Amino acid sequence: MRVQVAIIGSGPAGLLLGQLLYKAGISNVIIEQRSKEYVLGRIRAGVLEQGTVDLMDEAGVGQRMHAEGLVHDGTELCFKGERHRIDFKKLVNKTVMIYGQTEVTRDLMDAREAEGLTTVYEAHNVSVHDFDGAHPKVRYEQDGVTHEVQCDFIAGCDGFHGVCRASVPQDALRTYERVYPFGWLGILSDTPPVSHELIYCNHERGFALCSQRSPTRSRYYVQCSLDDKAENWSDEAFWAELRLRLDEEAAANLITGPSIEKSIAPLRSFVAEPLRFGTLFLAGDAAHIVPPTGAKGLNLAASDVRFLWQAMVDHYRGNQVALEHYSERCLSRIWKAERFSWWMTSLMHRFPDTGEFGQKIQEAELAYLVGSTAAATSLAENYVGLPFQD
Ligand code: RFL
Ligand code: PHB
Repeated sequence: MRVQVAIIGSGPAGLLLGQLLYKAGISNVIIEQRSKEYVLGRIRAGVLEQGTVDLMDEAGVGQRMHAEGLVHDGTELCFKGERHRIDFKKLVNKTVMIYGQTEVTRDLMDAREAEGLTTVYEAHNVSVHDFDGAHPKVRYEQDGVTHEVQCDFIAGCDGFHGVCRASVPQDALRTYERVYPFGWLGILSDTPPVSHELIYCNHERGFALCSQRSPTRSRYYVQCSLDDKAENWSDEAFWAELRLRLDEEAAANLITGPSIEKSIAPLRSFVAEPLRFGTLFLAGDAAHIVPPTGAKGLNLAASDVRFLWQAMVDHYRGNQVALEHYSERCLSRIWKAERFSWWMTSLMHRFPDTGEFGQKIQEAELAYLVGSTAAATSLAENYVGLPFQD
């Protein structure tokens, strides 16, 4: 097979890139190691920045998102048993959209299928070759047969554990990492959300988050220790722990029910530099990870895709240097999102080694945030998504 761009991974980064390139007349194939059902079964992000919403529209897949997604004008921070609202609309005149990653993925897969574009699912032993030159190749196995894709470019959209970053010579790559000493235990349930907006709670028992997917489906998280296991938590134990971390009103209003999904995610900050190696480009979680506290992971994947799609379109229109700025453009925005996610994680969680001084500083920072329009505006500006610097 020969295409202009071979995309590795059918997460939101790969699917969005595939759709945008197709719309621009650039041929592509997506090669995914898992099945379609497995990819759709992963419960992940829930908050889309306006820039991500715009990109879904640009890709021609925004219809269901606008019909079913929930626009949120603000969020709430809860500490010392009281909730404080951060009004995004008033502070920065922007909003966010609540629409699950599962739905984003489904809409993109449906559009891809409707256009008859190829996605190879359950491709085994995917490998990338010759990306130091103009004729890179991707190989994979399926049903015992080895296949080869020849292309102009490879887009490494294969997530944190993917093969693309791992195939780059180690001396060409610099990585930066912070692993946090806790995880998030999350549950999904068909119960109405406790509040119409998200609630981020700082509590002495640990962080908690009340999120949602729709008026009838909720997503809740509690900070847990790294050696904890989801199987150790009955639904009842989860609801009881969550209630302890909420303010009185939210605890009283919480409607509980059986969980549909329960899992633990570790928290990590990670950046690999650069994002381009000859004709191989990394995008999304393949290049960077943020802790979920700022809701930035999927949005950052979308912003990489925006830069890569624009650069590839410019390249095929004859701009010889269009792809040269990809890495630096992405990294400038990536590091700002890394900073925000690290900051919000530091602000909202209990760290085992904080000490009394650190605790007092965290309390002062929360009080400053809700008492100062300047501080609240900074949070709002980052949460809704910083502008793209083209
Ligand atoms: P993905 O979604 O991991 O997709 C990568 C795809 O590549 C495939 N793959 C391979 N394919 C072929 N060959 C190989 N060798 C391969 N290796 C891997 C994988 O099977 C997969 O299908 O990466 P992508 O597209 O870059 O998207 C990134 C987002 O998924 C991620 O950043 C977000 O989910 C992070 N995240 C959140 N982001 C937000 O913007 N807002 C949120 O509210 C939010 N909440 C979250 C989150 C992530 C979470 N977890 C579990 C990590 C909440 C959680 C709990
Ligand atoms: C989610 O709904 O899964 C979610 C929302 C906000 C976050 C993280 C996760 O900051």
